[in-house]
Amino acid sequence: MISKLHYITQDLAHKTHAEQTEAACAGGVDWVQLRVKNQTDERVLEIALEVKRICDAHGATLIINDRVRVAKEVGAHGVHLGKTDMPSKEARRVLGAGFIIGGTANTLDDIRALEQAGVDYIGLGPFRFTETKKNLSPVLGLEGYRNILGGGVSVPVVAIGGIKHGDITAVMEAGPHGVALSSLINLAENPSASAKKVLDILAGKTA
Ligand code: TZP
Ligand code: MG
Repeated sequence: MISKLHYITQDLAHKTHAEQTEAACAGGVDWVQLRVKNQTDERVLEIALEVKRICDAHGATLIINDRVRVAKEVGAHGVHLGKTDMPSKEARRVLGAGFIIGGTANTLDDIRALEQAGVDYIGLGPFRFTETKKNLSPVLGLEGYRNILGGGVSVPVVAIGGIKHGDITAVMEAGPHGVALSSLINLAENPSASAKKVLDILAGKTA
C-alpha cells in the first residue's frame, strides 16, 4: 500500500537524516524517503543503514532517493528516481518485482511514460516554489494538478513541492493519492507535531 504522506528527509546543517527521521516517525509518519545529495554512495549507505534501523523500529517504509545500488544493499523497500536518475525500467530489472519504484513527473507526458515503465507511484510537482529542490520545474498550482489528474492516472500520484498545512485539503481535492513533504516537517519548530498535523488533515480530522 502506498501511504498518503510521503515524508522526505533533507540535507540540513543542524540535524542529521537520522534525527529528522526519528522526529517524523514519532509524529506518526510511516513512509520515509531518504534524500541525501552530494555524497558518495558509501556515505549514503552509512546514513541509510542508520535510517533503516529507525524505520524498522517504527514499522515505516523506507525509500531511497536516486540510488538504486544503495537501496538494494541496505534492503530498503524502494527507490525514488528523478528524470536524470537510472530509468525506472532498468531499476526494475536490477531490483526485481518486490521493490517499490517511484518516479518524478512534471507533466502528463511524464506520467504516461512512467505508467508504461511500470512504476508503483509517481511524485508530481512542484505544487509551488520551494527552496528544498534545486533546478525546480515550472510550478503546477492547483490548476495544474486538476488538469493533469482530471483524465485519470492508473498509478498513485503524490503531490510535491512547497506544500503547507493550509494547502493540503485543496491539493487533495485536485485528485492525487497523497502528498510528499520535506521542509514543512523538517524545518518546523516541532517536527513531530507538524507531521501529526499533516496526518490529521489527511484523515479529515482537522482542516
Ligand atoms: N521534488 C519536487 S519539489 C521537491 C522535490 C524533492 C522538494 C519538496 O520539499 P518541500 O520542502 O516540501 O518543498
Ligand atoms: Mg533524483
